[in-house]
Amino acid sequence: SEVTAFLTELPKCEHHLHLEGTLEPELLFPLAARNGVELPDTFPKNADELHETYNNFADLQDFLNYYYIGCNVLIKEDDFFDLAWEYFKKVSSQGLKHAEVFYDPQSHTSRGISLKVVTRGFERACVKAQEEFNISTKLIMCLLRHLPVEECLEIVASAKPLIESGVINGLGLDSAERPFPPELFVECYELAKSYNDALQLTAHAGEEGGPDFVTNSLDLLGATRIDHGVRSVEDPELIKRLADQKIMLTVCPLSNVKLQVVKDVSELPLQEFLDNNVPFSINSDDPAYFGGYILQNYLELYSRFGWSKAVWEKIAKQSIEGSWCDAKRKEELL
Ligand code: ES4
Ligand code: ZN
Repeated sequence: SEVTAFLTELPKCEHHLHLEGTLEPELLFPLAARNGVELPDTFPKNADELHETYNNFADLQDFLNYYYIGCNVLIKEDDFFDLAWEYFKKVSSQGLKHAEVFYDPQSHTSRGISLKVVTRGFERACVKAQEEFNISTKLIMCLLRHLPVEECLEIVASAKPLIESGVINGLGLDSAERPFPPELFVECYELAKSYNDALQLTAHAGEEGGPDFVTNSLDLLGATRIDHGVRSVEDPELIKRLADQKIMLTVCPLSNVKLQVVKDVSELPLQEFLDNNVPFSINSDDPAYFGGYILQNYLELYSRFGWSKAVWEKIAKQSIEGSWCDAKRKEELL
């Protein structure tokens, strides 16, 4: 349709995508076989059954349990490359121009796979995405907040050369938000930033956790943007601050529905954000698990909010402005 064509053409940036969350059942089972990885007895037996399971998550923790099992089939550098490359191929036809992508080193180092192998596989796919599709990329390592802080400090320390050299461009914080508030990770963020002042900082906050998680991620971790952040709407002062300081929220509509944060995307406070000049971008989070890549997330919002061309162009512009690429690249994207 005309709408699909318009939203496809609109220059899009992805700021909230977990590379491990792009693992489709159609790749999971072959990788498990190829690597001789045994899945739990209770795990679905084929791609159809697994899709069905993915369509019925009770909440964030229920999803995370499957997500971490999925991670176990990734062993070799080429597995990480293949995973990310499949993702870039898919979204290259959806008008994606710039991707700032997350990965969870600890999901792999805890299984004896080195940070270098994981990062190198993902980095190769990022380089190829730039070369073949003119998709620019940034790589963001995330800390698993349900793990002990000492382990998070260790993974940051072991990432020192990758942060110094700019292979890793950002630091994030993911996994179960509660009961693991941002204040636990102050030292991790300080350490990472000490390796390279150009390192960008973000954190998941305000999906499960309240608006205080957002405020504390900004004040205590030094985050300059917030992943999800939809519960910011509960605090009018915070809303004003996000607008004044142009702090972008990376919103994930399909994710929020599938994890039952909201019953329907129409419940998301996006009109409030627009009316109050709170910048947000539209993202896919874990598209293989939540049933849609970036274009589907745009289309879903269109179906509920409508919005004029002018509003969509404002959203596209804000998502370019909130990106971590340099001024020259932003100019090209506009
Ligand atoms: C995640 Cl949706 C979500 N929330 C928190 N952590 C995550 N890791 C991967 N997806
Ligand atoms: Zn996420």
